[in-house]
Amino acid sequence: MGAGELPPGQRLTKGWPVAHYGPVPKFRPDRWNLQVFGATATGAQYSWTFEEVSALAGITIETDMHCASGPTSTGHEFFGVPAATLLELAPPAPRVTHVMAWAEYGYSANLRLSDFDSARTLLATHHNGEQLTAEHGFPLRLVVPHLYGYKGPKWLRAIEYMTQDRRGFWEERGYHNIGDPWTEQRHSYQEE
Ligand SMILES: Nc1nc2c(c(=O)[nH]1)N[C@H]1C(S)=C(S)[C@@H](COP(=O)(O)O)O[C@H]1N2
Ligand SMILES: [Mo]
Repeated sequence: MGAGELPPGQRLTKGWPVAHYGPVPKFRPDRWNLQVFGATATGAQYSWTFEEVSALAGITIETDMHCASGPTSTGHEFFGVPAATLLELAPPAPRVTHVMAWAEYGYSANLRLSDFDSARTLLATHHNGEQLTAEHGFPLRLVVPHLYGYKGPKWLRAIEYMTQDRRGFWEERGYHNIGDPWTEQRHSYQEE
C-alpha cells in the first residue's frame, strides 16, 4: 500500500515518527518474558523467553502506520511471529471474544479476537530488516496493520484472553474502542 491511499483525515509524514506515552523501558533479557494468561482453553498460563519467541517461525508484512492524531507514515516492513501462531500455541477457551495486549508500565490495548487473529497481525521483532529500536518497541511490539497505531503496543509483554470486552489505556482516555482508520474511528464519542 503506497502513499496514494491514505485513510480519511490522515496526512502523510516523512520518516518514522516516535509516539508514545511515558519513558522507553529498558530491556532486561533475564527478567523478560512474554505471557499469555486469562481464559485459556486449559486454564494454563504460558510464558516464553525472548530467545523462545525469536525461535518461532516469522513472516514479513508491509504496511503503513496511522496514528489516530493524524500522521500516517508509509513503507514499513515488519518481521515477526503471527499473532495466529500464539493462538495455536496457547489456545483460548471457546468463549473468548477479546484480548488485552499488555506492554511495559501497564500500557494496554484491547482488541476483538478477530482483529488479533487477523492474518497480518504480528508480534514484530524487526523493521525493514533491522531489529526494532528501543523507541519503536524493542524487543517486541504488536502490529495490527488494519487499525490505528494505539492498538499496537510497543514493548509487548502479555496477551490476556478475555470473555468480555474491557477498555485499554487509550480507549479509557477518549480513543475509540475499535480504531478502524478507514471509517475514522478515532474518538470514543463516535461509538454507539
Ligand atoms: N507501550 C506503548 N505502545 C504504544 C504507545 C504507547 O504510548 N505505549 N502508543 C501507540 C501509538 S498512539 C502509536 S501511534 C504507535 C506509534 O508507534 P511508533 O512510535 O513506532 O511510530 O505506538 C503505539 N504503541
Ligand atoms: Mo497514535
